[in-house]
Amino acid sequence: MEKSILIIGACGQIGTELTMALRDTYGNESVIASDIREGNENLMDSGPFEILDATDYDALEEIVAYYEITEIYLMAAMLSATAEKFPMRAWNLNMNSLFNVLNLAKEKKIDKIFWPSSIAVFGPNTPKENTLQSTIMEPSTVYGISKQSGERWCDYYFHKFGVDVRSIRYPGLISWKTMPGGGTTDYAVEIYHKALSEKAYTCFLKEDTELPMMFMDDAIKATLQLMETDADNVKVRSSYNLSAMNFTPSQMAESIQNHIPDFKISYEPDFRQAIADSWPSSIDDQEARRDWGWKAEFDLEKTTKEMLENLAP
Ligand code: AKB
Repeated sequence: MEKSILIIGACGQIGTELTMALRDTYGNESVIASDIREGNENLMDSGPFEILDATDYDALEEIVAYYEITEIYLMAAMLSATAEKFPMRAWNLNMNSLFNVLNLAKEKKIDKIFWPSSIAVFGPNTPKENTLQSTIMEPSTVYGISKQSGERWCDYYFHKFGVDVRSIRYPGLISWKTMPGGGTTDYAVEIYHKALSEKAYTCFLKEDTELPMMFMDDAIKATLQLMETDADNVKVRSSYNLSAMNFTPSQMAESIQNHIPDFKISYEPDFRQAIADSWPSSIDDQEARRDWGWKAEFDLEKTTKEMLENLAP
């Protein structure tokens, strides 16, 4: 049977690039983009687009029936910083949207699901360096609690109902095509925009806050790779650890200064510092490498070059 893919949250930071990559791979008409509001023109013009509230089961079911959807990528979520401001809205969006797609698969209305988790599933008691796939997980943020609960539900639906759900714990993602929104790792994108426009950036995290990060091309590659691999290879049905690079804001500033020598960074940590402090500084991803051949391509230098070249006026 032909694939027919629905992306929910297609206009967000990951959704935009994922939609374009899936359209390149499977054809424009086989990839239906959806979001609660309109987004990027390229994305809306290159194939089918639907307005969809991910928490509305009936509307989702109707789109799935109409396009004979076989796979869903559920990218809609409220991220860590915004979720701290609107805890109940975050919980409702992050959990209800997941239950909607899990239940569609349980009822055999779709075959396969991709759902993103995050390094936010870890918490202040988790060992920070080379954090293992299975370790202490006591998230202290609303977003982290929703992602950790989501992981348990994915694992449960796989074991109890045979739902083919696959997931990655994304680190902070860096891209030039779409801005991130409401995350703690957003500084790692904002900094490039400000470096080019003002040659200065005030960072909301402290200079030595080390966090796991990844360039978007690597994140998209990993997502497609995990979704393409045989179901038997997917040994982790909660969510896979994934790693590419780790750095601090001051290391990032140095890598920008190699290209823009008079770039200046200053630091004014806000409430996001506590969120970042609760997360690991590096991740062990041996399961992803072993099970489906994951390997990152972008380090900080390569990312900086790519970002500055593509964002330059
Ligand atoms: C965030 O900062 O909230 C996200 C994430 C790490 O999941 N980028």
